[in-house]
Amino acid sequence: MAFNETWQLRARFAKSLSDMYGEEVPAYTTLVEVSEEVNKRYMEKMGASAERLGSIERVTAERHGAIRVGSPREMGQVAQVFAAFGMYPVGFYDLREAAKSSVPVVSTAFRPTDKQELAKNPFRVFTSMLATDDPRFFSDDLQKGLHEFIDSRTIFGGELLEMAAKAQEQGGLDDVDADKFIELATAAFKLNDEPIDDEWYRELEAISAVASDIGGVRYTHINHLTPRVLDIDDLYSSMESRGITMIDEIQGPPAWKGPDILLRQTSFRALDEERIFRFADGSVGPGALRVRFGEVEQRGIALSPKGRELYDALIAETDKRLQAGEAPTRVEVARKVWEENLPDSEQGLREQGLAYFTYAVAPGATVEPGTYKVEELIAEGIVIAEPIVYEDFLPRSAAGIFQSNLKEAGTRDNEQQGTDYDIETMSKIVGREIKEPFELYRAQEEASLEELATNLKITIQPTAAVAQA
Ligand code: OOG
Ligand code: NI
Repeated sequence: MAFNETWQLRARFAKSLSDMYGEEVPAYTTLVEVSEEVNKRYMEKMGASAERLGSIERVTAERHGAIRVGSPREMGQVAQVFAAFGMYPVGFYDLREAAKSSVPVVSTAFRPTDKQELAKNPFRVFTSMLATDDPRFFSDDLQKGLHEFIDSRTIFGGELLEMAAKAQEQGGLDDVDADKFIELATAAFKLNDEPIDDEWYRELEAISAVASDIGGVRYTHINHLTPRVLDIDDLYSSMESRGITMIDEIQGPPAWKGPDILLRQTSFRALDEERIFRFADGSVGPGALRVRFGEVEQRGIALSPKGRELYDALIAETDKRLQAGEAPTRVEVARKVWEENLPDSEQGLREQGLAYFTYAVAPGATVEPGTYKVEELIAEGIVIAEPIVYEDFLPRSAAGIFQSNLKEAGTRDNEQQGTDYDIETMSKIVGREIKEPFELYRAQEEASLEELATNLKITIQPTAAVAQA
C-alpha cells in the first residue's frame, strides 16, 4: 500500500478542490485555461528567465483559496485540517481596518513554510473569521443571534478531524486513508444546497455581504480559488477579449520596467448565483446571492521591512497624487511613483536592503579565504543571487478584492469601539503560533548566507536585508 506524504496530500487536496470548484463555477475553468495560455506565451517569450520566481511546474499547479469561518472553534478546527496538509498560519490581516466598506473579518493564511515544501506544492488558503463580537458591525442582539447560529452548526466533522490528527502525527496517510481524508476535506468546502433562511440572511446582508456569507448559512464553501500567472496584464486583456468583465484595475504594484515585487491581483466580478431560500411565509424557492468571484495573481519578490515601508509610502504617495489629479488612473500614477523611488534592478533592491534573496556558489567557483561582501562575490561571478518569492497577501489588495465585489457598502457604526485583534490574539484563536512573514523570508536568506560561507570557507558580511532589526 502506497504512503502519501504530507506534500502529496496537499497537492491532492488542491487538485480536488480545484476540480470541485470548476464544477461549481464554470468561469473558473475558463480562467485556468486562459492562465495556462498566458504562462505558455510568457515562457516562449522569456525563455529560462521566466522561471526566476518559480518553476513552470510549480506555477502551473499553484493556487490559493479563500475560505471564511464564523468562530474561534471553527478557526481552530480548520487549522487542524490544514496542518495535516503541512499548511501553517502565517501573517495577520485586519480587513476591518483596510477596507472602506463594511468587511467585518480578521484573517490569516495557511501555507507551507519551508522552501522545499513550497517548491513541491505551494497551496495556501486565505482564511477569514467573522468578527462577531465587534460592536461597530453587530448589535448585542445580533451578536447573540450569530453566536447561537454559528455554535449550533458543524462544518468540520469528527471523522475529518480525527483523520487530520492522524495524518499530522504520521506525516502522511496510506492510500486508503488518504482517499477518504481528501474526500472529507474537500466536502467540507463544498457549496451546500440546504435552504437558506431568507430573513436571517438578508438581515446580515444589510450589514455586510461578507457577514451573511459566513453567518447566514449552515456551511462554509470555497469563496474563490486563484491561479497564478506570469503576466497578469496579458491575462487581464485576454479575459476581457473573451467577454469577461474584470474589475477596474489590477490591485497592488503597477506594471513597470523594474523587478516585480510582492503581489499583483485582479478579479472578475461576483456572479449572481441562484440558491434555495426558505422565506418568511414558510415557502421554499430560488433566490439570488452574489458572493463568489474569480481572481488571478502574479507573484513578485518578497520585501524586507524597509522595503515594505517604502512600498506603503509609495502607495500613499500614489493616492495623494491621484487625488491631486496628476494622471487619470491609479496605475499610471503608481508607475511614475515607482520609477522615481524604487531601484529598477534586483541589484538595486539588494544593495538598499529592500528585498530578500538566497545566494548560491556559481558552478565550480572558488575564492581565497577572507571576509567578503556578497555583492562583490556576485560582481566577480562567484555567487549567484536568486530572489525569494512573496508567498503571502496584501491587506489593502485583499480589502480591494472583497470590496469591489460587494454590491453595497454595508453599514458600520464608527462611534463604537472596535474589538482588538492582533497576531497574538489571533494565534490563540487558531491554536498555533502565527508566523510573521518577514521572519520566514529573513531566516531563509540568513540560512543561505551561512551555507554559502561554509561552502566557500570564507566569512560573509550580513546583507543589508538581513542586518535589519
Ligand atoms: C478573501 C479575500 C482576500 C486575496 O487574495 O487577497 C484574498 C475572501 O474574499 O474571503 O483572497
Ligand atoms: Ni484571493
